Amino acid sequence: MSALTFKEWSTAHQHRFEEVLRNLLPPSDIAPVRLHAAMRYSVLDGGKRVRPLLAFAAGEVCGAELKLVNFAAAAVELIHAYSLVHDDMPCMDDDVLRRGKPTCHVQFDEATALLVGDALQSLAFHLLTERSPNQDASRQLQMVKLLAAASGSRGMAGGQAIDLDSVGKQLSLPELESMHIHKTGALIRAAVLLGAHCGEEPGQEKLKHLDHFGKCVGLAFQVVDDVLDSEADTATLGKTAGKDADNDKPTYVTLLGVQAAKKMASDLHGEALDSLQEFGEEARRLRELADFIVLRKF
Ligand code: GRG
Repeated sequence: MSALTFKEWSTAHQHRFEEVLRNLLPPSDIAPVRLHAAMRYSVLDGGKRVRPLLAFAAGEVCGAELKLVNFAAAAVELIHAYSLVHDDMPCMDDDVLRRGKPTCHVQFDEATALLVGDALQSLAFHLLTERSPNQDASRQLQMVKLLAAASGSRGMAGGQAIDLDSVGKQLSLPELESMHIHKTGALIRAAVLLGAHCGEEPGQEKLKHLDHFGKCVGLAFQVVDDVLDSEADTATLGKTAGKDADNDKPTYVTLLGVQAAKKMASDLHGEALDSLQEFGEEARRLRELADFIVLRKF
């Protein structure tokens, strides 16, 4: 059993993974230098790295080699970073602050920000194919399909489309849930499954439990994000607080009220932990990540 506390474990992975990303991203002195500099600016030195941590933790459950999980974790984080860069652009959320620094289009320009997103997305799939996070070709193909589905029109991009369309509208709870399961949840769920796929064949039953865990923490992540957006300040979040209300966007807080939204996050937390009941100590980090996702303050 690892003697590390969750804080020690996550900090060690965050630092180690920063180096992994630093080495995987194109150097900023190689042409096109402005694009490469903007890609590095958008990915490095920031973010909680929740999705990579979920991949590492799921990899632990499935006995995966860390160096293989690195590639899957990087692929997910690059997709996430691209989504943030595009989401912040004037045509979408039009935000100026991300991860405590000016957003990519503010620091560089809009066209560069658009290309950063495009290039990060391509790099993510390049990593999954070139770096072989699984030696078994059919499982590797499965991973590519998984990430494509999670980030495409039936996953994150689709959720974002619903989100943009929902401004000023009254959504029902199932509609809001569907929007967030796609926009935020799909990639978080994929992070868990990709981590698991880097290890031994987990078997259908194990995968089912891990998938349900990913679904619950993915939705819980968004409910908590809504609560933080309404309660925390900009300095703590490193992004503009109160944006959802300002943009007249439906959220769990506007629909349910803050107390009921917190109760929902707590119920999802419980359901996520229940889905790990079959696992022992090897799922410790996944349990701790579920705690972190629900109890976080930023
Ligand atoms: C542009 C295709 C496209 C999709 C954008 C994820 C997303 C979809 C938009 C981000 C908007 C947003 C703030 C959503 C709330 C949940 C969320 C994804 C927050 C940011 O993720 P964190 O907290 O960020 O993991 P860090 O910076 O820690 O990586």
